[in-house]
Amino acid sequence: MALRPILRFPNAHLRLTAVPVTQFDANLTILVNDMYETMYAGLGIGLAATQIDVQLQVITMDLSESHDQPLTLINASIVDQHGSQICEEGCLSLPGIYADVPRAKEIRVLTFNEHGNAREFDADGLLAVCIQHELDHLHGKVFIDYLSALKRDRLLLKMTKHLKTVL
Ligand code: K1U
Ligand code: ZN
Repeated sequence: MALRPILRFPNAHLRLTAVPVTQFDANLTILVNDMYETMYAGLGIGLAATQIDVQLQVITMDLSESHDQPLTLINASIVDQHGSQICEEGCLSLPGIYADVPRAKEIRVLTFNEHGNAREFDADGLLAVCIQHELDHLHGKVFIDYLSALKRDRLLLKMTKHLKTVL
């Protein structure tokens, strides 16, 4: 396994659209393993391949504190959704800033696993929020796109200050 560098906003590659996975092979397994290592090392609960500059529809997630409930989504899509919720989100590509973002409350997800087997499942709460956040990354979108220009600019200034203190 290898740690991969995470692209930081406003890197233009964060705006690229990921394409579906067609080869469920050893290279995909290496990518998924590297994504878990990178996500856990960054203390994230999710990671989209776009964030490590790979334009494939691959998402890793683990909402457990013990890091023992990995969830890999390949070529995932939302096939049904209900309601709305507002949740505070963060992003490994925008360190040190958080904002409330409106999302669907309940979603039904169609996805493939690493072996190419399809399955559908329902998600709500933080899991639903995280899946929508990661799917946005695969479509070149980041959570601050949902904010007003004023709020976005304030947060980006805060991110710049945060990075000066940690780098
Ligand atoms: O996509 C990413 O950059 C990962 C992101 C996922 C996410 C977190 C919170 C709401 C929506 C999506 C993160 O994991 S950032 C780290 C973080 O803010 C967090 C970590 C653990 C629990 C809750 C938030
Ligand atoms: Zn993110």
